[in-house]
Amino acid sequence: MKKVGIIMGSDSDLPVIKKAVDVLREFDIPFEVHVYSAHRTPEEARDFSINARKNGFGVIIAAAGMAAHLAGAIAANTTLPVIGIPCKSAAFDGMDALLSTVMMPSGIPVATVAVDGGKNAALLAAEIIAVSDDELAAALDRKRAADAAAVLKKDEDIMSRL
Ligand code: RP5
Repeated sequence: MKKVGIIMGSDSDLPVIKKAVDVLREFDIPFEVHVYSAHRTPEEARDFSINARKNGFGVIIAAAGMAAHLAGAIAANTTLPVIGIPCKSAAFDGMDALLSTVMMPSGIPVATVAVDGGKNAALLAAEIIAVSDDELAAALDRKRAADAAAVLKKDEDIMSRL
C-alpha cells in the first residue's frame, strides 16, 4: 500500500496532526510524519516533495498556520495529490491559513479541508488510496455505516434527554 506523507509547518501543529494519525492507524495505512516549513526549511520541504512519489508515497497531507504556504509549496513540486490543512492561529482564528491554503493558482491544486480538519484530511487521504485498494474501500464503507448508525442512535435517544 502507498504511504501517506504528513508534513507540518511546526511542531506546534501537532494536535491537528494527531487527529490525522489516529485515523490512519485505525485503517492500518502506513505513514511518515515530518516537520518541514515552507519558509524556515524550504529546501527540505522541496526535497521531500520532489522525491515523494519514488519514495512510495501516494498522497501528502500538509498542515500549516498563519501565512500557510506549505501545502502549495509542496504541490508545486509533485503531481501527487496534496491535501492542505489550514491550522488556527491566535490572530485571525484560522482565516489567514484557510485563504493561504485554499486560494491556489490554476494548475497547482491543493484539496483543502476545514480549519484544523486533521480527521477529514486523513479520511480523504484514505479515500484516495482506496481508489486502487478494494479492501481499504470496504473498510471505509464500514466506518461510514457505523458513523451513521451512531447518529441514528442519538436520534433515537434524544427525546429521553429532554
Ligand atoms: C506556521 O506557523 C506553522 O505551521 C504554525 O502553524 C505557525 C506557528 O509556528 P510556530 O511559531 O509555533 O513554530 O508556519
